[in-house]
Amino acid sequence: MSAERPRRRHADGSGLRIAIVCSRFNQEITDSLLAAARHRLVELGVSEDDIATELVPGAFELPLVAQRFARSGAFDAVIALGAVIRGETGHYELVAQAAASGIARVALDTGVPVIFGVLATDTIEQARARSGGLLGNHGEDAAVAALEMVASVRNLDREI
Ligand code: INI
Repeated sequence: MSAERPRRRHADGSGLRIAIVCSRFNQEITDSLLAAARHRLVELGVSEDDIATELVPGAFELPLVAQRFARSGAFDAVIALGAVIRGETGHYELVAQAAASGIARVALDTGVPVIFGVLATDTIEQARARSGGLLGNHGEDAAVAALEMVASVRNLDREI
């Protein structure tokens, strides 16, 4: 492990295989997250052919498909994308919580980086701002995080 503390690890996607699971609920938002994630992965060197994408009905369903992707051994990282918006439901908290803890569990159970690219906002406007609006695109951030985590895990496996 290096004593230096670089601000950001170099994200290089060449040769990596990445799976994306994306929910359709709040599709206006999740379509933008998905497009941005795919675009950024390709910009960072991942081949289009090495990106697998699966859609699920809602954020609650993300962990199961993420688990299948992670367990397959065919992918270096999994990205889970979704949008949970408080205004639209009373069970917002349950859906957001289940998605977050399920996704974290898949990463810890499998050792494969699984990225939490799920927006949890109070309003649709806040979600729009974070999916290609004034506050950037969380899908793009998720793509960068996936490549950084692959590099980190590989580095640690070599050094520890
Ligand atoms: N799923 C979401 O992805 N976002 C939401 O905001 C949401 N709301 O508001 O209810 C939501 N619900 C559906 C849920 O994820 C499951 O698909 C459904 O309960 C079936 O299991």
